[in-house]
Amino acid sequence: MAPRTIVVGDVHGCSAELRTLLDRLAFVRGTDTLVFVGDLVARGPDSRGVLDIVRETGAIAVRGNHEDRLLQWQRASRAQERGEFALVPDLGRLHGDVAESLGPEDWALLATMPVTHLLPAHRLLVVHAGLVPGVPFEQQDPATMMRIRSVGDHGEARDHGGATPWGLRYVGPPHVAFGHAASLDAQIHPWATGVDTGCVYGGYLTAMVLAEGQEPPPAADRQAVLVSVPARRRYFGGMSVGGRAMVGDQVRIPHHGPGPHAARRDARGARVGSERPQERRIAGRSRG
Ligand SMILES: [Mn+2]
Repeated sequence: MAPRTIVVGDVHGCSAELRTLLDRLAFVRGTDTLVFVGDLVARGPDSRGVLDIVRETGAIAVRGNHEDRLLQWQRASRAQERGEFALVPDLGRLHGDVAESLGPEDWALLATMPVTHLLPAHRLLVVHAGLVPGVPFEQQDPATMMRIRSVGDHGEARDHGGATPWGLRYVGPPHVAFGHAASLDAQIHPWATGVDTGCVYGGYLTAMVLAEGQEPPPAADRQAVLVSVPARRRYFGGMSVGGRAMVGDQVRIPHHGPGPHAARRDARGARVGSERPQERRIAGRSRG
């Protein structure tokens, strides 16, 4: 089989869905290049299992805000243990449980995760959250690249509250594959593709699959390079029935089974039925 590059959205501990996705794609280690957009851990059932898969597959994973938070905590904790002054951030129960579950090899893996990964053959940059439109790459702030969702009226980066998704304003090259902002449908912009389809919230786990040397196709054809598998269940938070907004623990809406749009995909995961308008793909207040 010809080598492919597979870019996977936010996994958040959903190891079963990740294995299903890799099976469906017939991923071949050593032939295919596997890249994750980050947020491998937390919120879902099996953070360690996901890190095991990253090691097994020889994948590259960029750093998400959840990995960054764990690493900041670890750095401060170690400094404090050495007797240095350090403010150790409160991890909370969610991340505290993850931190306790991780072994030395897991922490070592997190520490290797870069903020961005460039795939020159595809003219594609992989980053967890995104870029500030109009700012040269060398001047992008790593913390922002792991957290931006939108831009405000003056083009400033916003996590929550901005009206315009950053990807609408961004002009490449390179094309950017990103996660962080979950919505039921992949976010398709001219020069950016959001592949966090909210698996941990009961949505989908989505990958962009590119042939050797292939650049992401124009927006109208982008769906053809996206493959999704439905979540087995909702593991965390909830999302609105219409799929417009996806939230973490802010709003709880009764929701059962795989995502509400599961029936719209056929057995191979291909989309069935008509597309919804672009605006509806964009999450409102969402969490990454
Ligand atoms: Mn995130």
